[in-house]
Amino acid sequence: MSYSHFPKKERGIALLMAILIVVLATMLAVSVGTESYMDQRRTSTIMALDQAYALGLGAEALAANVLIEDSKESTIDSAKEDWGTPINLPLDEGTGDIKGRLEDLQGRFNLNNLLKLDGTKNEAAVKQFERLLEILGLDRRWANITVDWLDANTTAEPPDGAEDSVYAGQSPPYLTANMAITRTSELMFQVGMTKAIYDKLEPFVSALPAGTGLNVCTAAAEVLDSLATTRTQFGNNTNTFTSNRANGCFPRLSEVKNDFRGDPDFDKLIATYPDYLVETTNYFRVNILVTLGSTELAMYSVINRFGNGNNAKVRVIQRSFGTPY
Ligand SMILES: [Ca+2]
Ligand SMILES: [Ca+2]
Repeated sequence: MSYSHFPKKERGIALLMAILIVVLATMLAVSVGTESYMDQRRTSTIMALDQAYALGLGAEALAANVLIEDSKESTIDSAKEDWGTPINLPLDEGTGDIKGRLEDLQGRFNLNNLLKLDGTKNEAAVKQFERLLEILGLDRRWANITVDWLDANTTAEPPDGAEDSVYAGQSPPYLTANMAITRTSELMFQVGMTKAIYDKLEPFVSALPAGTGLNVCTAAAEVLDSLATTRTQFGNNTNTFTSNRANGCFPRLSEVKNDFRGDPDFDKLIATYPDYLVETTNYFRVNILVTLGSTELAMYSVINRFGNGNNAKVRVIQRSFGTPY
């Protein structure tokens, strides 16, 4: 029986059904196709990330090896040495590249040094941090706020510290860490801290174990100037500073000590902690960026180097992905 033998009304319904079936079949086909495409994409992204991670670990091992070799050459660490040269390794057939840069974390002001090893406030270090904040155009009160964040007690440092009573009043309420920090981004929890303030401060601070020294060969001009009350000699002569640094360790430890001695705050800083200033570094961070096709992996590893000369060893003590802190 041909289609034309159906009554006109039934022919309409049959046509509608046929169209509906075609629509449903198309929707099903598209859905299956999309899912399978998404599955493929997800799998290839996971595989690329795995591969990028393995390459990142390779770059980290390379950086660790550079540091081991470096310790055999001299006890002075300046960015003029091999470790200070960034690497850029192209991958086979233009599939991507690995970029890596070692950074001396002991060239920054260590926030955990705001307390002495016995957990009490290191007045001289607090004064140094206050000066650093001032040099950077930031409020000095962040020094006492950070002391309270670190110290074990819940008594706010006069006049502008902040302890649990302040943080408990926030929404949502929380408490101070009351212990040493392992990442500088903890500052972002401090009441009143903004991203703009943090971004200004971050390049100059670190969160290393309390008692870790400051390497004068790699410290920023701002950090060096903060060592004594009235010093601006490095920050005010950035061109001279940069050209002197290009030749190796500058300033030398003996120069800083001779030059700054007599400044009451500097003398107190050294009296509190005689080994505060150093020329050798034990904590580096390697910043790695692996590009593999359209996949990018940013990896940041803190490397602790210990032991001297031929006996030097390294260990990775922290890894972050996507952001260095
Ligand atoms: Ca506290
Ligand atoms: Ca306190």
